[in-house]
Amino acid sequence: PLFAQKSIGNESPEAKVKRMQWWTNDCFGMFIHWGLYAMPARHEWVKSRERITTEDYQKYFDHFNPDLFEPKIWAKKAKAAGMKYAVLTTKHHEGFTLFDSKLTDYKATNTPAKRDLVKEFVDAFRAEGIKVGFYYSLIDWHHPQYTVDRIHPQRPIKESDSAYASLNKSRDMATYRKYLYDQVTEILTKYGKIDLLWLDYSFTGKYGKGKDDWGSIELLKQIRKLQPNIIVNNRLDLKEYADGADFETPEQVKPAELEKFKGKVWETCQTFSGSWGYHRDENTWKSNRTLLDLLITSVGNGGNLLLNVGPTARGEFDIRANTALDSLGIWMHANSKSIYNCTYAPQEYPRVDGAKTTYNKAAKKLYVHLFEYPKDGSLSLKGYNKLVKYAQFLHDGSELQTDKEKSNADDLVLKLPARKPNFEIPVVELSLK
Ligand code: H79
Repeated sequence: PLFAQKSIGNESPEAKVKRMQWWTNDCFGMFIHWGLYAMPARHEWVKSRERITTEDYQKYFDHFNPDLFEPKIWAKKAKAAGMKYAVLTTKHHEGFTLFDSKLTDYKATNTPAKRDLVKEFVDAFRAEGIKVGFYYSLIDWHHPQYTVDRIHPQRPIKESDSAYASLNKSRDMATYRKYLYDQVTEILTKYGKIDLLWLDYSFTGKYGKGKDDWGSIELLKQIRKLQPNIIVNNRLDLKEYADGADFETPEQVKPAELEKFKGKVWETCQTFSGSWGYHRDENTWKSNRTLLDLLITSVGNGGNLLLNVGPTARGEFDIRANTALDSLGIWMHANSKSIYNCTYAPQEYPRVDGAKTTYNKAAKKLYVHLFEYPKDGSLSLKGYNKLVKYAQFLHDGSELQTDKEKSNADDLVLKLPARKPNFEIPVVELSLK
């Protein structure tokens, strides 16, 4: 073929589909961003944004004491919200590890927390039947050998080769590269089977970093060797390799822009309020409707949603996060059949005005999410008359009768109650012929 891509391993396409089956079916996961940055509580990038030195950042390490950390509670909340997998930041860009690494002193066990927070997370989420994933930052603003780049806290005020060169004279990226390799090895050997690895991230440009900095090929080989069934995201800068990633990761993309990922394998990660780490003062929380829209629109375009919670410095989900999760849970309790095992509908099923659809091929169901509830209770499904066997609300299984006067050979019109059911977005389940 003209565009033959290089490859790193030799997995067959069928084997890949099988390996990714659970993830493809589950559609909805919880991201958890937790680290020292929960303490300043003003964005997980605070160290870079405010150019904080490692010495000045030390106070967060010295005072990190999450006395309310109880991952069983996190796991129960994730499960109640309908999330089937969870991905925890084992280390974010700040370089602090939530796990008891042999390779650094900059770890949770050396803080007043004195606990391996990753181990407790794994045990608690496994116990709830939730799949377990690790986020691990390729970027590291604490490691003394990690070279200064354009997002490093100690980057030069005025970018120039000589300014970077003088800052990096005493830094050796090869040493960091080995640390990265060895630490990924640690997290993939010490905690049993790990279902997913979320590495973050490569960035282009003169003072960026990519596959040569990370040793991406060797790293990915090691990951696949240690955890043959693991699913790995796409941020190792291995685009030119057909098997350099398992899925794409559109970050904080608006629902309207998700359609362009249709046909790809992808997961969008999204925050409640903008930042990923706990942010005390952010006043930009998404509405429940927007969160539902992200979930439905992701699945309706063949993707997953990884929705983030940033626990507080004391180790709890804050009340705004809990309220949002509770609300998602109420909707999912009644409507999750339109999410799990679903994807976009084939072309023969036309768009429905004011609605977004998802499709379950094996069950032969089309789910119509009523973003706009028909005013007169008359739901017009143009082009559907020959396609549908039976119609009902999903949340209560109540029949939706055909309006025989308004329907015709092509179009199916359903009689809905004039009053919208008590869900932000009610779902009509169509059993297909
Ligand atoms: O871990 C989360 C983020 O911290 C990390 N990836 C997710 C999953 C990430 N966020 N943004 N980016 C990576 C890309 C960089 C965005 C930036 Fe900025 C814009 C860096 C500097 C300007 C956003 C705004 C972050 C700091 C200020």
